[in-house]
Amino acid sequence: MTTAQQLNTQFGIDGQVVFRKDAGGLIVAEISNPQATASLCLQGAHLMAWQPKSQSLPVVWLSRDAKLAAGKSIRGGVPVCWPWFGAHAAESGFPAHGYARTVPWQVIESGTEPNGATRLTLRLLENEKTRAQWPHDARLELTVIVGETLRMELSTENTGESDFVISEALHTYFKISDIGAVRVSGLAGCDYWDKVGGSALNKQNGAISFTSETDRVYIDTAAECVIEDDQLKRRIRVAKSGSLSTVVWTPWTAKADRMGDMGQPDGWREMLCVESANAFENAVKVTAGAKHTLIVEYRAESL
Ligand code: TA6
Repeated sequence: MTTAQQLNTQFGIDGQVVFRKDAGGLIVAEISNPQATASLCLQGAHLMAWQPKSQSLPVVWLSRDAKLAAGKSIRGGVPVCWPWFGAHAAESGFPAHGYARTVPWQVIESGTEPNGATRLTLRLLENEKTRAQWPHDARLELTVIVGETLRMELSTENTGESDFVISEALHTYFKISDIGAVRVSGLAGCDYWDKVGGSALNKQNGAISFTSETDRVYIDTAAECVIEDDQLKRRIRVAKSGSLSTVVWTPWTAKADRMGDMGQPDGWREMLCVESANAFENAVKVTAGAKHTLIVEYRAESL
């Protein structure tokens, strides 16, 4: 595995991108520029933190119980769910949300954008285990652009001779004041599969507020969503392209307790997932030789 020192030599940017080895043995890129700070674990190309200088609190939430360990997913940040979203369609023993978030990725490029934001691109490293779970020739890359906004571009290139289908998500955990003080707008009129209410198909009426476990997959929507946080007096804009599903999830008490790594007893109250995805009927066929890209751009605005 490439060492932090080798990465600093090849991709480090003085004072802007520094690679370090975490106590758990994983390598983390620390990003800092005049607009924002961020940190990204190379395993899973997992962005763990993002805080624009304009914000007194992080915009992306990381559980205080989050652990960095080889092969284990990190609780919080932006898990990359790929090449399937949710449970595997046929193999119950395969990991939920695919394997991309728990395997090593390699850094392939770093740089500074004309506006001063920091850019880092990583590529997933396939191995025997991943090929056993998903026998297709694909190149998966994530470009992260850290600035006053956070832009993430997840591109899947079909480098093989036959078409394949993926489902995917940037499964982002946003930092909020309290689950009882926020609403999500932008999905009014959209159909959604309710994973808590027995997976019935429903239609969203107005903004979404939260009083219990909520786990909804909104389909056929390219809409921008906004998390309105009355206590923090800020809104977080979740814009996207190349995505027709949006997942909205809060575990509430019982599921958070079962999960055990949400920052007990009530860490879960300070996070909300609004995930930009292609899931269920929005799964994407990538034809041989083609490339599909899912893009998100996040912006926090003080009210
Ligand atoms: O996207 C929401 C969801 O599918 C929930 O059902 C919950 O399982 C969450 O993802 C977290 O999944 P994880 O595999 O990271 O524990």
